[in-house]
Amino acid sequence: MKITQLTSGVVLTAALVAIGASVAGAQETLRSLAEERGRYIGAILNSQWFGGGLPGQYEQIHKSEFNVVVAENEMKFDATEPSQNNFNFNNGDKMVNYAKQNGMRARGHALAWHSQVPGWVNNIRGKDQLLAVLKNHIEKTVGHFKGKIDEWDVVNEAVNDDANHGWRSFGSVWFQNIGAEFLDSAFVWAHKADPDAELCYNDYAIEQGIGPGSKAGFVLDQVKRWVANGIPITCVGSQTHVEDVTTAKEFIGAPDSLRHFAKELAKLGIKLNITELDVGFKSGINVSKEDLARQGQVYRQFMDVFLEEPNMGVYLIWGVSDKWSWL
Ligand code: 9MR
Repeated sequence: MKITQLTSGVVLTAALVAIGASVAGAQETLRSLAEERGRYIGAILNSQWFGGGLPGQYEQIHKSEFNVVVAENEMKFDATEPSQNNFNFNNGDKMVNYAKQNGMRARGHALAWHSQVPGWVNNIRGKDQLLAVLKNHIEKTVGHFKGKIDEWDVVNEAVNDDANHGWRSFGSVWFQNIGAEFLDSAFVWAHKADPDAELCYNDYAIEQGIGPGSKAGFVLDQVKRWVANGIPITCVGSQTHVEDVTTAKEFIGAPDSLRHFAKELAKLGIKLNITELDVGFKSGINVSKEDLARQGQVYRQFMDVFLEEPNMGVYLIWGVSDKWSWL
């Protein structure tokens, strides 16, 4: 399979291509299989691509296998507004042009996030001041890409990792200065700047289920509140980073939990996206054939949920190849 020629190492995408192997034909790609079903399958454009640092084969594979795209780092706050009110959309423009030329859906990642925030933001104090900074950032960024970005991660990773989940109150310049109001406001501003864009809340560990004290349960409660209050949210993103597939605890039951979560969101008229899927191994271990089969199975199980639940939007993996993966 040509995709495995990209690196001599293990290729994440190979596991996904195997999903379609039983019906493999000469021109069949993940993209063609998705399009036959009216679905979106994607991968990030890895950061190295933006500087032109990847072989031509990378782009060739990316555009033949995928029909939805997101930038790994290039549309985050520190990249788009490196100093106050000075915006740099060069890389974002490069991505949306690539999406347009290749008939792809484009995701924007991410507007309000506690991480990858430039130093100048962290130096600002005061609720009104920070609200104004966030409002300006969202208006200018979403406004610039109006009609070109189909779907935004409006708020990313705003929930605590503690056993009793609540909003991330520590380490978030937004929450610490503004309070939970920043979330509702972010959706309202984004919707005003591009009323046609889909707007998501995106987080990790969502696939671990909505049991008592869970992150997904907390997110579900917030989505219910947002919907009841007319906050313009249309989707939730489950990042779905399974960092070590050999650690059973992390993923056993996760596809079923995600399916359950999708059904709960469907009752609210909200979509569920798999936005950053990767299924990895602890670094340094010798990966056996059995490990790879297990990895493929996990990709497959999430794919089944994606194909079978009618309110699933995109299935997006966080890297085309292990060679350029944050893991
Ligand atoms: O893949 C991204 C990596 O290159 C960056 O160093 C890192 C910095 O926070 O962000 C990675 O992407 C993250 C994404 O934006 C949000 N969810 C978790 C992803 C993996 O860490």
